[in-house]
Amino acid sequence: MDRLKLTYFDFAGGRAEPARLALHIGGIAFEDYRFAPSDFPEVRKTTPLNQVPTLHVNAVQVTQSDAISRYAGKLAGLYPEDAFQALLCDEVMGALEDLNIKLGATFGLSGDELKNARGALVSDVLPTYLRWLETQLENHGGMYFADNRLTVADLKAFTLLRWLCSGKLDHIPVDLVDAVAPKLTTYVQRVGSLPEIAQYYARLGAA
Ligand SMILES: N[C@@H](CCC(=O)N[C@@H](CS)C(=O)NCC(=O)O)C(=O)O
Repeated sequence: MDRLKLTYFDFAGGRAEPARLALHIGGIAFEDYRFAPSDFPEVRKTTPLNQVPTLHVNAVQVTQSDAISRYAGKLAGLYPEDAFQALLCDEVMGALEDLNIKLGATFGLSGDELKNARGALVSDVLPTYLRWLETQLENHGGMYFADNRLTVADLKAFTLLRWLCSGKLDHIPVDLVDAVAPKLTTYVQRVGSLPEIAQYYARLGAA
């Protein structure tokens, strides 16, 4: 049995959350190493690219959240075996990662700069991606993004969409997702209500 240690910020979201959820759902034992943002300057020195998340598999420290999520998905049975379904799963994960990068570029901004950068996302980039995601969902059966079942693409979509609707991002209206792609709202509620996910957050005390 490999020893797994996932290192990431101590909050219920972000780039490690899909892997955390996948490992939890799959019943895969791992060390969920969480640290406070104030400890990031020290933690990053221990990582190969000065970034998190990382996953130790025994003594090997691996970077890149989507690679980690896919690995966790494979261990947990939440990644498609079929090559085409895996392609659809990867496509959604890649698009969501693009969004992470675009949102991440606005962190560190303040005042009018932040307002304008987030405003541009709200008026243009986010609607394009949200409508595309809604169409993908519809085209792939309406319930899940690939393979007609829960995969790591859903865990990543759920994590990111929930964050977008959370009100924690200044200048991103909490009703943006619902206004632009209402089926995604239903989707987030449905995925969040799956017993293994609802129980996970209930136990963490992080809704
Ligand atoms: N491509 C990397 C990006 C990782 C990344 O940007 N992580 C953020 C935290 S969510 C970080 O460590 N940022 C600090 C930095 O890049 O200097 C991945 O997907 O894991």
